[in-house]
This record gives sequence, structure tokens and C-alpha cells, in this order.
Amino acid sequence: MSSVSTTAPRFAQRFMQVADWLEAEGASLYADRIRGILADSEGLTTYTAAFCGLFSAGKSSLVGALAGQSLRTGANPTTAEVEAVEVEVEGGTLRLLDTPGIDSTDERHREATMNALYQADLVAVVTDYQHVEADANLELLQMFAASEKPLLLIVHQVDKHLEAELPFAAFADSVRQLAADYGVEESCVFFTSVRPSAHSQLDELRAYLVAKAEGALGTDGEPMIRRLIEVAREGVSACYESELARRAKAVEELGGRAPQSLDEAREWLWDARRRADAFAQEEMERREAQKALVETRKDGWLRTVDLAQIAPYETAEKGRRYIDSLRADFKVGVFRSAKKTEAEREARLKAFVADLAQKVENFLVRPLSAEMAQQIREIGLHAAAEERLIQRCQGLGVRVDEAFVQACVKPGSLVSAEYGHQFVRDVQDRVRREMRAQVQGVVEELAAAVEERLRMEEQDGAAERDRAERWCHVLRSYVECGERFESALAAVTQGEVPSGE
Ligand SMILES: Nc1nc2c(ncn2[C@@H]2O[C@H](COP(=O)(O)OP(=O)(O)O)[C@@H](O)[C@H]2O)c(=O)[nH]1
Ligand SMILES: [Mg+2]
Repeated sequence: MSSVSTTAPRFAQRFMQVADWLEAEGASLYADRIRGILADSEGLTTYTAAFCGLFSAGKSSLVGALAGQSLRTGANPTTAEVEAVEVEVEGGTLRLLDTPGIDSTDERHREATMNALYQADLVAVVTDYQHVEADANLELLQMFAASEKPLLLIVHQVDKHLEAELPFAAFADSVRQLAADYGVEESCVFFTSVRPSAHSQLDELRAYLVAKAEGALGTDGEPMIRRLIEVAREGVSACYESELARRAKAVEELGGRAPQSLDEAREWLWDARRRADAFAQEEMERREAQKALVETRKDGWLRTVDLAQIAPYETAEKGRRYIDSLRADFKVGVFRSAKKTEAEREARLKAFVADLAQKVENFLVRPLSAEMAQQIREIGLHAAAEERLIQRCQGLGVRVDEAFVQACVKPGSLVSAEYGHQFVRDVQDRVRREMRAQVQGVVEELAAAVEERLRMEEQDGAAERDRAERWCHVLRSYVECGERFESALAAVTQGEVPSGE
């Protein structure tokens, strides 16, 4: 952080609003702590070192010795108060907090100690010579190692050391090793005693604290601002903790594992969205491909209808001969009797009809019906729908009989010599038109069957899609909460009130 020099008091005041916000969010403990820091009129010019540890570690004696004063010492203190002694340093005051001690048997003392620590710029864990590795001490180290505050490990009452049992250097090494395990540097480990001892670093510790205080106070107000920010951040964390945990649990319930970080959750969400989108895309593409296939088949079948050779030359010739027989001047036989003429017309009509019907059957109906049935099978519809359609294909056909052909004759055109050709084209057109209409009918039923199959497939995929959507939802909900948390943290770090939800 850059020097806040003259702006420090004003900047600090902004935390009043942050405190109000925390209060409104239900984190009144942190709101009170901020107000407590702000209420300290000396706050901006005070550097605070808190001494904590088990009872009788010698904290009070040590603090007194550091300050050159005598503090209330002795076993079993009845008060749970935090005592402060102050030492003048350049640029302000070094305040030493003597805490009542962490005693697992008295929750009030533990609480008073923990409550005092938010005011501290530095924490010193004090242990007596004989209890360096006591569980409570290790717990304390563990807890403060996680915070941002500088952390000291002080092994007190080293006058109790007996060189005959263990060389002091070896003892000191093992302590430094332990400290390193908790991220405490060698320069932050001190050995002290208020009784005469060759190993005591009481003066070094005092010099260290004074230098630390003067260094921090030289930046004018920074220690206090740091404390304010730290408490505000803790308060924000407290506000979001349970909600974020709840949402992480929802993610874990669905995905088997809770995200380890917001970034990981963002990655999961990104992935989930991509997969859900791909799923929807696939579905749409399948739908479009199926529709395109039906269109392609329809075009192919209609082309088959149009190109079928249903009236090759000899068939067309029979048609033209029939038309010739209808002309007014058509007469046959020596006597050109009406009966014979009529019989000839009848014969020519029958010959044309029989030939045409056979050609239509052989070159149009049968090949088309086979082609359609084959291609419909290839689509892979549900059995019942496929069966229905195949039957429909097998039932395709045009009833080419005398009436069909006669209906195509335009009597008014009989005078034209060329009409025979036109007539044969008209007959073919009528055959193709009727076939086209039947093909169209099959295509409509096919399209409906394809649609039905798609719908059922999509229904089958619905459970999977639902799951994917739920997964996206819980991830989004976690990420949103995490982002609000992050931006609230960023806001209070700037002394700003986090913006609304
Ligand atoms: N031998 C020895 N005893 C000490 C030392 N410092 C404190 N004591 C004794 O340890 C006991 C507890 O000291 P006190 O300062 O009250 O510990 P606190 O409970 O941590 O505050 C008292 O009887 C002190 O006289 C020391 O450096 N050497
Ligand atoms: Mg004490």
C-alpha cells in the first residue's frame, strides 16, 4: 500500500460506512470492531503488538520487562481483561497488549483474547520454556499463520534451561524448525527471560518491536488502515461464508466435488455452458438434417415420376393410332360400315390402354414404389410408422383404363393432324400428375413420422438436458455469490461500501 500520509484520517473515516453496512448485513461483531478501532483517538499513531499464549507462560512478566514497568503477574488471574502498556517510539506509540491467555478451560478468557487481537498489528505467541510444543500453542501458531499479521514465536523463561541436559544451540534449532513449519521465519523467533540468563534476547526483542513500530508509523496511519481493512475483510467473509458454503454444497451434491476456488467454479461453469450449448446445437442440427433428408427424398421421387419412360415410341404410336380412329373421316372396311369402324376404334383404344397400363406399371409404379420403400427403410423410423408408410408405397398406382384415356381426348382438337402427339403427352401428364399427388401424400406422412421420432428422441434427451441445466444453474449460483463476495472484498479494501446484490 502506498503512503496514506495526510489522507489517512479521512480514509479511516470511510470505514464508518463500511461498519454500518456490516451491521446491516448482520455482521455486527465486525462492525463493532471497526468502530472500536476508529474510536481509538491514538489509533493513527499507535503500533500494537499483542502477546498471547497459555497462562503462566510469563506474558505479563515479559510485557512488563519490555516496557520497563511491572505488571500484575501471577497464577490464576480472575479477570479476563486485556492490559496495555505503552512505550514512546519515534513517530508515535508502541502499545503492548498483555492478554489473559488461552485457557481451554475458560471460554471467556479465550474470547477476550481473540477479541483483542483484531486491534493488533503484530501477534506474538508466547510459550514458556517447558511447553513449546503444547497443543494449544501449536493451535495458536496454526491460526495466526493464516492471517496477514506478522507473527513472532517467543520462547520465554529460558533461564530454566540446563545446558547439561541439552546444548542450548540444539534446543534453539529444534524451536526454529518448529517455527518454520508454521511459516515463522528465523528472525521472528526469540528466546527470553526476565531472570538473568545468557540466552535471553529480551533486548533484541525490544529493539525488534521498536524498529517494527517505527517503520510502520513512519508511513503515518498505515497500521490502523491495515487493521481496518483486515477486520472489514473478515466481516465480509463472515457475511458470505454460509451462503457460499451452501451453494458449494449444492455444487458438490450434483457434481460430486465442491469447487476449490472461484476460478475453478468459473472453469466448470464455462465447460458446462459449452456442453449444454453443444447439446442444443446438436439437437437442432439433427432436426434440420432430418428435414433436409425428407426434402431430398421427395425431390428424388418426383424426378423418378417425371423421368419414367411410360410411353416409348411403340406405345405412343398406339395412342396416335387411337386418335386417328376418332377423326370424323375415319372409316374401315370395304363397305366402310359403321360397325366395323367402331370395332376398329375399340381395338385401338384397348391396344393403347393395355400397353400404357403395362408400361406405367413396369417403368413407373414398380420402380418408384421399390425406391421409396427402400429409402424409407433407410431413414430408420419407428417400426409401426415405417410399416404404415411401406404399405402406402406398395399401394401406389394409377388406374389406367379406357375411361382414363378417353377422358384425355379433346374432341375439338381432332381436326388437327398433330393432335395425336399432344394427346399422348396429355395422357402421360395425367399419369404423372396423379402419381405426383400420391407421392406428395406419402411425403407428408413421412415428414410427420420423422417429426414424431425427433420429438421422442428429444424427450429421451430431456432428462440429460435437465441435469445439464441444473448443473449450469448451481454453478452459476455459486459463481455469482463468489463474485459478489470478491467484489465486496475489493470494495472494503478500498474503504468503500460494497454495492447492492
Ligand atoms: N523462571 C522464570 N519465571 C518466570 C519468568 N517470567 C515469569 N515467570 C514466572 O511465571 C509465572 C507466571 O508469570 P506471568 O507473567 O503471570 O504469566 P502469564 O500468566 O503468562 O501472564 C510467575 O510466577 C512469574 O514469576 C522467567 O523469565 N523465568
Ligand atoms: Mg498475565
